[in-house]
Amino acid sequence: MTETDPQNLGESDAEVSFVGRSNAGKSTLINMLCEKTKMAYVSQVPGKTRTINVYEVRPYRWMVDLPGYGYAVGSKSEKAQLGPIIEGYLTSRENLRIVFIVLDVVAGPTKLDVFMINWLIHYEYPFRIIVNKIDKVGPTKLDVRKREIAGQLVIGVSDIFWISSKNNIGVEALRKMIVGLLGV
Ligand SMILES: Nc1nc2c(ncn2[C@@H]2O[C@H](COP(=O)(O)OP(=O)(O)OP(=O)(O)O)[C@@H](O)[C@H]2O)c(=O)[nH]1
Ligand SMILES: [Mg+2]
Repeated sequence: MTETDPQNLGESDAEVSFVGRSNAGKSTLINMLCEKTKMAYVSQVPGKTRTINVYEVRPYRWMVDLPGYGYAVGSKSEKAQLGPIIEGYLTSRENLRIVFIVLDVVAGPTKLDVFMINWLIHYEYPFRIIVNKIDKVGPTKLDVRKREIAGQLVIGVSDIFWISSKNNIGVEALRKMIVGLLGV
């Protein structure tokens, strides 16, 4: 199911959603979680997910792939829509269990990520941080990078999911959490 207007989404019984900078790997991660390739649209070109894509794991139990923020791609009207789609979605979902913010391990938290985190804290949404693409940092440097990012976010290293959706690292712990939240 795909939608550009959050108001047209039906009701779920439970849903989890993924936000983050464009190109952070949200769609790739959802693919991995779904264990079905090409279910979520993935591309080399950032800014590819421009609609709300719903993956129905079980009837009325959803994983929701949102457009990325931080990249201005496409026409003016498309650019203007990226913010309202995310905000319109987040403010209208009754059974939203958690928001996952997906970061790129190399880029780290951007201004928009921090804005999003503060927004979620302000409106008291449950959320967790996922740092994706850890395959891009060498094993000897990864611990240092983990502490850097956790330090920037003022949270513990163990509060973060450290994942490579490409190499299927760390995905299982996340899957377990989602299974619990969705009750599937
Ligand atoms: N090295 C590496 N590349 C990854 C990983 N996950 C995703 N990518 C690549 O990153 C690029 C963007 O992935 P997407 O899943 O489309 O990113 P997105 O966050 O959905 O992007 P938008 O739809 O624009 O918001 C693709 O080329 C992916 O193959 C990962 O864990 N490691
Ligand atoms: Mg995407």
